[in-house]
Amino acid sequence: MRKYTRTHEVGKVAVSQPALTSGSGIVVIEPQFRPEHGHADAVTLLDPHGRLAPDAASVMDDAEVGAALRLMLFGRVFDRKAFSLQRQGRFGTYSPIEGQEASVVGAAFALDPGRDWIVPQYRELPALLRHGLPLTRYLLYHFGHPLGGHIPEGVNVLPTQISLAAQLPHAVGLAWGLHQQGRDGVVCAFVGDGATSEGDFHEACNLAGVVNAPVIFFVQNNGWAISTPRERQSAASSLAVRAVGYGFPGAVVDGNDLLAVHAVVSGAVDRARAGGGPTLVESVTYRIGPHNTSDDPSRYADTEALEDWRNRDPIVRVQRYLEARGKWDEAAAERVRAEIDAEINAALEEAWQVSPAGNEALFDHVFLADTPRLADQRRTWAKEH
Ligand SMILES: Cc1ncc(C[n+]2csc(CCOP(=O)(O)OP(=O)(O)O)c2C)c(N)n1
Repeated sequence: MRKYTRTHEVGKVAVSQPALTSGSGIVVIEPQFRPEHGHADAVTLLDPHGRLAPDAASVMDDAEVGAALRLMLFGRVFDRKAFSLQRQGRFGTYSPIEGQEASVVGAAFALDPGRDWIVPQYRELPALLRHGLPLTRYLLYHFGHPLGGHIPEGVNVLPTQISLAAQLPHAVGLAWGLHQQGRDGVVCAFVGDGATSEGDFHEACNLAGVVNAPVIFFVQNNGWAISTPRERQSAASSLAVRAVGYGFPGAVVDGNDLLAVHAVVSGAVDRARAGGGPTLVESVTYRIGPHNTSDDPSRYADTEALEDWRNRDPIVRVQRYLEARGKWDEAAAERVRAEIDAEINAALEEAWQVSPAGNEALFDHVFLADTPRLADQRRTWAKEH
C-alpha cells in the first residue's frame, strides 16, 4: 500500500464500502456542489499558492513532480501548436487540455505503464505519452492517417474514443479479462462529466461492480460538455456519489492539484490491484479553453468563473511548489519549453515524412474483410474518382 498521509473525514453520506479509509486516501463523501468553485469537500493537498497542506505529505518525490510538471507543460505547449496547425489546415479537430493538466498527468503518474492500461476519451495526450504512445502516432491520428489509430505492440493504451462513454464497456471487459488471467494490471478509463449521462457509463459501472473489475472510472468534471454546464448534466450533488449505487466507492478530488489527483488515483490503483474492485474518481477541474478547435465558448461561458479558475492554474501551482523547494526557476522553465518545442517539431517532421494513406484508406481497417455494403461503397468511390 502506498503511504498517503492526509486523513480525511468521512462526509455526510453513509459509507457503504468498508474498504476505503484514510489509509488509501479515498473516502465516500457527499460534497457540497458549488458550480463556481468546484466541491467544498474535494481532496486537496496543494493550495493555489503551491503550499502543501500542513497535515499532508506528497508521495511523489521532487524528481517525479518535476517530470510530471514537464508533461503538464508539454500539454499546454502542444495545445498552442495544435491550434496553430489546425488554423493552417494542417491538423484535424483538436480538443485542448488547458486547465486539466494536473488532472490528466496526476492520474497518469499513478499508473504503471508496464502493467496498467489507459482507456482514453480524447483530451489526454500527456497521459498517453507517459504510457509510451509515440507522439508521431498521435500526430498521424490528427492528420487523418489510419496509422494514427494503430497502437504499437506493448503500449497499454486503447485508441482515442470520440463516441462518448463508448470506451467504458471495453474498459470493464479489459479489466475483468486481466483479472481472469491472473494478471495484476489495473485499467484507468478517462471520461468527461457529459459522458456520464450516457447509457454506456451506467452499464459499464454496473457491470464493473458486479464482477469486481480492477477499473478506475476517472471522470474529468471540467464544468462543461461543449456548451452544457455540469449542473444540467445530473441532479446529483456530485458525480462521484453515484458510485454508491453501483456498489463501489467514489471520491472527489481537486483536479487542479497534481499531488491530490496522484494520491487519490494511487489509492484506487492499490485497491484495485489488491482485489478491491472499481473506484469512481471525480476530478473537479475546469476547461479553460474551447471544447475543441471548432468551438467558441465566449457565446456561453461565464467570464467571471473563467477568471476564477485561471487563478487556480494547475501548472503555476506545481511551479510554485517546486520553486519553494529550490527545484524550479525561470531558467528551468525556459529550458524545458525549448526542449518541448524541439520534441514537438521533430515528431511533426517525422509524421510529415509518412506517405499519405490515400483516399481509399477510408474503407480499409473498418472490417477484416469488406462487408457487402462497404464493398459497394468502395466500388462506387472507385468509379467516381
Ligand atoms: C455518443 C455521443 N453523443 C454526442 C457526441 C457529441 N459530443 C462530442 S463531445 C461532447 C461533449 C462531451 O463533454 P464531456 O463528456 O464533459 O467531455 P469534455 O469534452 O468536456 O472533456 C458531445 C456532446 C458524441 N461525440 N458522442
